[in-house]
Amino acid sequence: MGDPPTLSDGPADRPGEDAADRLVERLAAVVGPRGLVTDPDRLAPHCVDWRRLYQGHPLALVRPADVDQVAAVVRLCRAAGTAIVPQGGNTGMAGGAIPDESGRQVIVNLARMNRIREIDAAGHTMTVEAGAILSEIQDAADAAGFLFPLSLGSQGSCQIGGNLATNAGGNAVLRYGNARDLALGLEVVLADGRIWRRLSGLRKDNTGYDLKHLFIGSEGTLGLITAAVLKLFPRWAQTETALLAFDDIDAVLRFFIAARRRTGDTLVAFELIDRPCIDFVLTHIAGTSDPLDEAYPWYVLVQAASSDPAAGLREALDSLLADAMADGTLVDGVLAASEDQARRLWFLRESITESQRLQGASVKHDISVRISRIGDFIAEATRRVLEEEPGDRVVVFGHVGDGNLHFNVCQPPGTDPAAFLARCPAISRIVYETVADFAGSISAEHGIGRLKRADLARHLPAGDLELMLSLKRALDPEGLMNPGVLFDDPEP
Ligand code: FAD
Ligand code: 2HG
Ligand code: ZN
Repeated sequence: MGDPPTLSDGPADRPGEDAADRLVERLAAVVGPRGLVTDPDRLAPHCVDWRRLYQGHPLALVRPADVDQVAAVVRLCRAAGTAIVPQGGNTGMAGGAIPDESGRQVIVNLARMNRIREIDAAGHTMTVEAGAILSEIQDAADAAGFLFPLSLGSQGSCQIGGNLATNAGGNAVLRYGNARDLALGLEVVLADGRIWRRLSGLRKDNTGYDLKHLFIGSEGTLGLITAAVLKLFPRWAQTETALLAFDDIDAVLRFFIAARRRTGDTLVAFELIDRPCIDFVLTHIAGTSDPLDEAYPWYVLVQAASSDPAAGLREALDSLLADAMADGTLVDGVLAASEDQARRLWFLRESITESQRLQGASVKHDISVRISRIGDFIAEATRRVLEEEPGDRVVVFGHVGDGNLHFNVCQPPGTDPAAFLARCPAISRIVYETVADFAGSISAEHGIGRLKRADLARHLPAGDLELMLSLKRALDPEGLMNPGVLFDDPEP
């Protein structure tokens, strides 16, 4: 199965024809009329990010149909000294897929490269092209009798290439790990147009540096991911979902310990939601209703699942919840009685981001700290943020089972969004300084993009930035792969 590793040359340059003004014409010759977009109306959705924080102006959008076309595009851009901005589903939260305003950068989007190349049943792997939409990959795995467990609110539009480039997390990291843990191999077009291919699907391979990990999480700054071998798992035979209410974070963590002990490896998701999140969703998202009769400060959405039809998950959860109620850890909750009810509970969780967008301006943080320190972190970061501006609204949710919180701050009701947005860097600074005091990470999920470059430089341990820049210079000496992402200074 799979292809042998290669480091092959892409199509040759044609010396003398590398002037920037001829680039579009030459790109069109490579990708054909379906593959090149310069029309402003068709370009528009590719020029602004999901959060509408960044607006760019590209020379063109290129949509190659196969890896050789990608390699040819990269070589043409390189010959013209033109920067490339890889773009997947454009659902990223850090502005990394948006070009600058120069009108000179080329967006490369792999939406046409969306094939499932192979499913290997014995190997429990699937080989996919990078432009495949995450939910389509999940569906293809399911149709073949397997589970591909990466699961995010944006799964209907994000691409697996974007998931790998950002090392996406989501709702099942607790059990299955993040995108990095789910990848066995990659195919990448390097900054000079060569194709690096490791799609053997081997589960064990200790032949030197594991190079795929350089590209996973590199946010398009080292190369274009064009295909991947992904791990598959046994499909679930039973799933249980519950929304539980708690008075404080200490109780949430006590319950987390008990839940892991008593449900073993079946615990898939453990998602924290504070009451303001529920209020925002109920206010802005049609078809939602309060899941419990009373309001509580904290909720946790728990999911347990097993491929064993006789696993007895319902009984295990019933007795876990009864004991937690009896000892006062848990104050209320609902264990979904049907698939439909479980779907509605997940819909509530997955609507938080959209409801916050509809609520007004907000500043997002996807931080992580040790799970045991989450309560102290929330208390201290909230105190520091509100000390600066008591009217701000702190909204906390996220993947507490991974120590990863979305510690978001929303504009005070009835105030000017622009004035709030002007304060965002100062708010983030307070949050990130608190993260540093708790020895945490300023970005556990969404990546650095253009948004957090200065924060990365401020918070990376001494020497890390220099090591990263050495890798960047080695793999992209001309600085043409997504300049302005990760690093403040894109020049080598
Ligand atoms: P894009 O946004 O297009 O690009 C993201 C970055 O990857 C950019 O730097 C881009 O240059 C680079 N890139 C894209 N494709 C390639 C490629 N083929 N090769 C090299 N570089 C590439 N994220 C989480 O981690 N967990 C969540 O739970 C989560 N939930 C979300 C919920 C909502 C409603 C939304 C809108 C977003 C959410 N996200 C989440 C953020 C986002 O969906 C993820 O970061 C996702 O992995 C981005 O994929 P994309 O295809 O949209 O990438
Ligand atoms: C989630 O967990 C996403 O839903 C988005 O990572 C987080 O909106 C956010 O801040
Ligand atoms: Zn998240």
